This record gives sequence, C-alpha cells and structure tokens, in this order.
Amino acid sequence: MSNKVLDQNISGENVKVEFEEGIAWITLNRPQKRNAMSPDLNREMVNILDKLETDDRCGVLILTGEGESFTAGMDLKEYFREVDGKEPREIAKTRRDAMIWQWRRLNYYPKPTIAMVNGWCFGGGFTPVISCDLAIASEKATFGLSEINWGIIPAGNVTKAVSEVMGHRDSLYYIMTGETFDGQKAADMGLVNEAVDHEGLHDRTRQLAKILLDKNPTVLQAAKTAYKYCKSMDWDMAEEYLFAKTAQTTSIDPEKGREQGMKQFLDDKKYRPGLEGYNRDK
Ligand code: ACO
Ligand code: V55
Repeated sequence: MSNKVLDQNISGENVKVEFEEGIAWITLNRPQKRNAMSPDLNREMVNILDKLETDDRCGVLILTGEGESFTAGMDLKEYFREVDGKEPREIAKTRRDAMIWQWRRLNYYPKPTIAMVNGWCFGGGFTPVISCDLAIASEKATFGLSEINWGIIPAGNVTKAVSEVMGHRDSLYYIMTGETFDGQKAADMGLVNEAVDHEGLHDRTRQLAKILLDKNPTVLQAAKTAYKYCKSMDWDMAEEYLFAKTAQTTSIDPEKGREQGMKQFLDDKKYRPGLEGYNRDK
C-alpha cells in the first residue's frame, strides 16, 4: 500500500517528488530516455536537495527511477555532445551541477538517504547510488560501468566512488570490461546493501526507511556524517574529531537522547540498549 502525495511545487519536468509519512520519494522521471541525467535534470536535483534539506516532510530520502530504469547514466546527447562546443566556463558549470547533487550534497546530506535501484544503472548512475547512505537493488536491476564501451573513462567521480565500496579486483574488472551485472552481484560486491525480489522492492525500501525514521534524527545525522568524514582521516584525527562530534551532538540534541537512554536503562530499568532503542515518547 502506498500513500504517496505528489508535490507539484517541488517536482520538476525531470524529477518527481512525493511525500509519504516522513519519506521523500525522489524519482528520476525521464522514462522515455531511461532517466538519463541531462543538465536540466541535474539542475532540478540540486534545487530539490536544497529544498528538502529544511523540509520536515523529508525525514528520509529515497532516490529511484521511473519505469524500467534507475538511470541510464549521463545523457550522451544533452550532457556530452551538446555541451562539448560551449565555452569552458559553461562546460565547467554543467559538470559542477552534476557533481553538486550526485556527490557533494548527497554524500553529506543531513537526512538519511537510500538508493532504490529498480532497473538499469549505468556509468554516472553509480555516483548517486554510492553517495546514498544505503542502497537496495531489485534482483532484476542491471548495472554496468559502460564508459569503456563508448570511449571514455569513468569520471564524474564514478571511479572514486566505485573504489570506495567495491574491492580492487572487482572494480578493475568492471571498469575495464564494461560487463553488466545484476542486483545480487551488486550486493555480493558491496555496491548495494541487498538485492530483493523485484515485486518486494518498494516494501523493503519503505520498511528500511521506517527503521531510520524511528531513530533520533540528530544523532542519526551525526553518526552518518562522522562515518563519512572519518574514512579519509588518520586515527589521531578521527579520535579527536569523534570526541568533539560526540560533545557537539549531545549538546544540540533537543531530545536529550543520551540522558534518556541512560535514565531508562540505569534508573528505570525499562529497556536494554543492546537490543532496542530508548523510548522516544513518540
Ligand atoms: N543518454 C542519452 N539518451 C539515452 C541514454 C543516455 N545515456 N540512454 C538511453 N537513452 C535514450 C535513447 O537514445 C532512446 O532515445 P530515443 O527514443 O529518442 O531514440 C531512449 O533513451 C530509449 O533507449 P533504448 O536504447 O531504445 O532503450 P532500451 O530499453 O532498448 O535500452 C539501455 C536501455 C540498455 C539503458 C540503453 O538505452 C543504453 O545502452 N543506454 C546507454 C547506457 C550508457 O552506457 N550510458 C552512459 C553511461 S557512461 C556515463 O554515464 C558517463
Ligand atoms: C561521467 C560523469 C560525469 C562526467 C564525466 O563517467 C563522466 C561518467 C557526472 O559527470 O562529467
């Protein structure tokens, strides 16, 4: 059962935004072009991510694609051929829009993010999948680093993103062969968390979103952000940063989660934090 409500103000020509009980469903919506990412689509995504950052209807963000495709990657006509002849600053701006949403904004997004890979996912499509915190793929999804097949290397930070989640041998194998693989293989390699039966894709993704919606949002944001920044820090920096981040999180948490948790376990003996979350009085 779905109770999604379309928001026509935030949605654009190429991206659909729907809300459903704390979840913002963002659907790349150019099915006739297999949701290929054009400059217009990229600009819309930048604006949508900006708006949803401070929109309370978005507690968790789910990114998916309309129809048979998640995304066929960058639009070969509108993002490459038609931009090639433009002046360098114009080209740089077009490239930057893509990177702003696919990488920078999404990777450090203040809300939890889930990629729901429903079908084709090629080339540039890997970056937003990897930038999302979690990813669920349909067993029927088909992934491919197809760049090699049409004469470019995986740029747009695809290569860097792949190296973050996939192993050395698998990364080079798929970068160099351009061979496709399915959702289960993507899960086996760590590109997505799990692959599920196509019919169950929406339900499982929604269920995961609800698990995240039940957590303390302030702490959840700090936890994912800390993980992402720690990856590139050395141990000494990470130790110092994590202590500072802990203090910051505790001090700004309107729910006072840490205090609640300790009180409910140590004084009230009402719950076991190893097995469940503290009672958030929701
Ligand atoms: N860029 C621009 N247009 C695209 C793209 C794309 N990446 N992918 C599909 N389209 C368009 C097609 O040109 C076609 O348009 P038209 O109807 O106006 O002729 C329409 O989408 C449908 O495409 P078909 O190929 O007919 O769809 P089909 O379902 O048979 O195949 C598939 C789907 C496999 C995704 C195929 O379209 C394809 O190989 N697309 C390119 C995938 C790719 O390699 N992308 C680039 C990755 S590299 C990067 O992102 C930097
Ligand atoms: C890719 C993506 C880009 C780019 C160049 O390989 C190559 C994919 C997202 O932008 O500018």
